[in-house]
Amino acid sequence: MSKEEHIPLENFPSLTPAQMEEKALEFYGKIQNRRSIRSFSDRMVPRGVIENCLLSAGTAPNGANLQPWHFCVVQDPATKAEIRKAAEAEEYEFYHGKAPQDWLDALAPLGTDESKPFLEVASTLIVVFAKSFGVDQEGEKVKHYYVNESVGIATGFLIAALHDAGCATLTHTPSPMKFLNRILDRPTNERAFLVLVAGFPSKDATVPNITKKPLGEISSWH
Ligand code: IYR
Repeated sequence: MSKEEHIPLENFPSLTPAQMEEKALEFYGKIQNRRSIRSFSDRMVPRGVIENCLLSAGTAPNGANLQPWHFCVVQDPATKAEIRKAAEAEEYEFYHGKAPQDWLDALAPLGTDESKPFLEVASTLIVVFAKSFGVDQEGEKVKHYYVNESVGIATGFLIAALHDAGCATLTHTPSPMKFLNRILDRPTNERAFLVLVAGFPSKDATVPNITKKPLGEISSWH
């Protein structure tokens, strides 16, 4: 394969240390307000908002720039209902026998259970698929690298972009997620990574009273 052409770096911001610190604090001020919610209204997220946020997700650093992801945007009520039904069947198994007690104990403060009405009520589900490998024009397999890391970073970008655009999100991970390939007609080289519920909180939405670990606990300097 030929070496990629290199071009001059453009648009790298030039900020003073003080400006940088202020910007960093400003971003923290915004992102700390993001909360996972489980009670959504049916208010629609406009297509343009989703598309612009997906453009941000697509800029994520990733293994060998092979961009091993695909995002299915689901707004069709019948498809959302189908996803809810299949997810709730699996969640029922999870909460009634499959999940070990320590996992259920860890989840208790969040108040989650097998009921997932948000999968139908929220206007938009973005199902993030990870492409375990690619397929080239001749139908040959193309190896992908650091797929989980790449897709995780892209999903983080997507969540941050949606939050910045004024959209509430919830990451949802029914397990196993094979049913999403069937419902969304995705090929076997793709596996669902997570379901991102995107929308707006219902009027009566509440959030668990939880806190984040302090800086001294999540970081150290060497
Ligand atoms: N997938 C289940 C269980 C669940 C697991 C974790 I880890 C969470 O942080 C939240 C939920 C569910 O969605 O209820």
